[in-house]
Amino acid sequence: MARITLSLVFICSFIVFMSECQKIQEDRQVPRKFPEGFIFGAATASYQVEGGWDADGKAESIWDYYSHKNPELIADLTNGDIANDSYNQYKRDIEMLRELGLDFYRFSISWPRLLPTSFPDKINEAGVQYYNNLIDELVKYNIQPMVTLYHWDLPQKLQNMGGWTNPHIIDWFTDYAKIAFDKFGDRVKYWITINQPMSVCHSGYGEATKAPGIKSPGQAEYICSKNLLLAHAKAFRLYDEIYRPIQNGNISITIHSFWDEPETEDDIQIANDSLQFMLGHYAYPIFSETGGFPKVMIEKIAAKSQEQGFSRSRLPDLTTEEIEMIRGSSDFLGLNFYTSRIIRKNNNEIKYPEPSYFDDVNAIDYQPADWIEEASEIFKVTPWGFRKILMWIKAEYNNPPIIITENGFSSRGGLNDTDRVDFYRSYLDAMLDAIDEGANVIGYTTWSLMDNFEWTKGYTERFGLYEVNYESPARTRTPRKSAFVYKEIVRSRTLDLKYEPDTSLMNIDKGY
Ligand SMILES: *[C@@H]1O[C@H](CO)[C@@H](O)[C@H](O)[C@H]1NC(C)=O
Ligand SMILES: *[C@@H]1O[C@H](CO)[C@@H](O)[C@H](O)[C@H]1NC(C)=O
Ligand SMILES: *[C@@H]1O[C@H](CO)[C@@H](O)[C@H](O)[C@H]1NC(C)=O
Ligand SMILES: CC(=O)N[C@H]1CO[C@H](CO)[C@@H](O)[C@@H]1O
Repeated sequence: MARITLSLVFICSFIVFMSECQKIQEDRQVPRKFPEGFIFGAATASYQVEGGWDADGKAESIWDYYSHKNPELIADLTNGDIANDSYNQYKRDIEMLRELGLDFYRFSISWPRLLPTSFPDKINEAGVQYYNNLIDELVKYNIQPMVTLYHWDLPQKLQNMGGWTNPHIIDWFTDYAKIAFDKFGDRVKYWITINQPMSVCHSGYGEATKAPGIKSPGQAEYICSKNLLLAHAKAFRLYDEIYRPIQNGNISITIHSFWDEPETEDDIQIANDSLQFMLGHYAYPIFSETGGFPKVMIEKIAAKSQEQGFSRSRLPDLTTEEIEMIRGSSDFLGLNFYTSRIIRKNNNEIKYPEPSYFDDVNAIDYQPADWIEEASEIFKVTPWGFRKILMWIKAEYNNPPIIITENGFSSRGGLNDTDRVDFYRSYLDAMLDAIDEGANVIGYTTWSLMDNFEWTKGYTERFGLYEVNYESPARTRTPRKSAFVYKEIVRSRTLDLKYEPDTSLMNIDKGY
């Protein structure tokens, strides 16, 4: 509770009018209702939970290849070979969703499990069966499947052909999406094409901090951005024209962003620019009225490229047709939000030796030492940034419907996760503030349903409402305190900061 009070003081320090601050503090005393029709879910991703990496005809993904070839790139030298074994344990996964009383489950399909050749010439029936079993079990219990088509496990075969830097991926991805719509679209009403494009392109093809580990800062990463936006848009158009009339679902993309808080009034412009390079990079082409990359990206990258002696901008052009295909290719905005940064101008404090995304943005970002820490180095607890980014999106993109497709807290494990409970309460509170101020948030998803393979951090960073015991062959899942708190929020459709779950029921001290 101490932390909540602290963060309240913090929120208030950001608010100019004292009366507004008093109102907020009064609001905290009474339970707050979520809007009518608001939906709650939890999320996972195929490579992070499924395991069965080579089971029943599945082909190799870039994460299989990356973690096998370079085990030292993963913090604890682990991989997703077995992970949570959800390939075998999906019924237990759905039991947890039922225990929590959730409206939907966001999971992803593994492209190389469905299409071992990467292409539709050979459909893996065991893969179809697995996802059918999972979807049928969800539908049986009235839990909506929300399916991400691409959560980073590209077939390695396609990577050998250039992956997201090869423009043919626009068709490859659309062909794969078509099979998924054909096979599962009768029961799936929420589709997400691609998860966190910035992680795919910037981390995968720029900084080389995620598979496929291509280091081409300021170059391959922008080629990836263009191809990815077009792949998303083409899959959206296919769904919109052919499948929506018969299947009646919604389809979108999930974009993640930090909130960029200007250090001083003089930094408002650079903080906005920084947000345009991160959120706007993928959101502006889809959600703005004009479409295309944000003006500030086009201008800054063109100017730098010219200075650097390139014959054209490192940010590829989009034709008028391409801009039009991407613009409006979404039914809602999927937002993953975790943390915030302070931004200020880079007055030649940092000099970049070569072209890069960071040089193009040309801002300095940091997180003050007194922000509450998590296990993940880059994540600090900043609920106030959640409200601010939602209000920024409302202003910038004419108030689109938003589903929070990920939000969560990383720890090192343990069932008595009071810090995670504080996190969820304060972020949901901030989200409700944004809704009160008119942001059109229609759903919320926790990351994650259970601990899972956290990419290059292996199993060292735990995000789960349920703790997974990786020592046990059955990968036993046990609810943490946060699971009980989230369950009550979902049951009552109310955020009550004073709610305490019955600890005897939880059996925390007995380790369940
Ligand atoms: C989702 O699709 C249904 C059916 O087409 C529609 O009624 C609903 O408004 C859609 N929701 C969003 C957020 O697009
Ligand atoms: C920053 O972006 C917001 C949202 O689009 C806008 O209202 C504001 O005017 C922008 N500020 C600057 C300095 O560009
Ligand atoms: C859980 O943690 C809180 C705060 O750290 C502590 O006050 C409480 O006693 C703990 N509960 C159990 C059952 O260990
Ligand atoms: C309980 C159970 O099904 N455990 C399985 C977990 O996954 C490994 C490998 O995928 C199997 O060997 C176990 O039997």
